[in-house]
Amino acid sequence: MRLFLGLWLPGQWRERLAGLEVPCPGVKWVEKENLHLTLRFLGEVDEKSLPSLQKHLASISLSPFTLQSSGPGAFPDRLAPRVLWWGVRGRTERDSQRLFQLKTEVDEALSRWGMAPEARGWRPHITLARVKEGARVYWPPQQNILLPPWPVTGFALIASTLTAQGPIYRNLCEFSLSGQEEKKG
Ligand code: 2AM
Repeated sequence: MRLFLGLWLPGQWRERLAGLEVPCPGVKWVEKENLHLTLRFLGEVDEKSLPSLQKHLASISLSPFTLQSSGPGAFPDRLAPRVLWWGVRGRTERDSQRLFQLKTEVDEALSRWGMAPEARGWRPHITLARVKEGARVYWPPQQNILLPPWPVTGFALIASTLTAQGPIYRNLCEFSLSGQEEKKG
């Protein structure tokens, strides 16, 4: 199974960010229901390893925190974008610390489970679109969007099935920040 850990967006974030979509040749926008913030991409994981993976993730214990928008951005840069994204940060300095603490705790739990550390640094973002080389796209958007505070109380283990029409995501389970495995999907 191809897995990743992430945060699903609150409804208003989903609606408003999906509303930025402008049809454009060579630009593939992420489906509204697929919008998420990736905490860690795990790649292929043997289904037999799932119970131990879930046990390690359930040991994470952290206070809930609140996110806010930090505006649009692009990878590798705005002049030749290949990924259009929307950034987030904590509503307060303390919330930002907790967001990065969550990332650290996830990475440490995965290391204890036996996964090699991630090579690249982490910038909290929601991927909105992927851009083919040479495609032209107007970014950042002209319109202002208002995104409400985003309370984060847990994170999700998500399975991704790749299809010709794009990935299909399925929630395997959610972990509350109090260290409880909440539900199985
Ligand atoms: P990103 O778009 O937010 O960068 C599910 O595939 C998610 O995992 C993607 O949204 C992507 O997050 C992230 N990801 C990180 N590394 C990846 C990789 N090597 N292959 C596919 N997805 C990856």
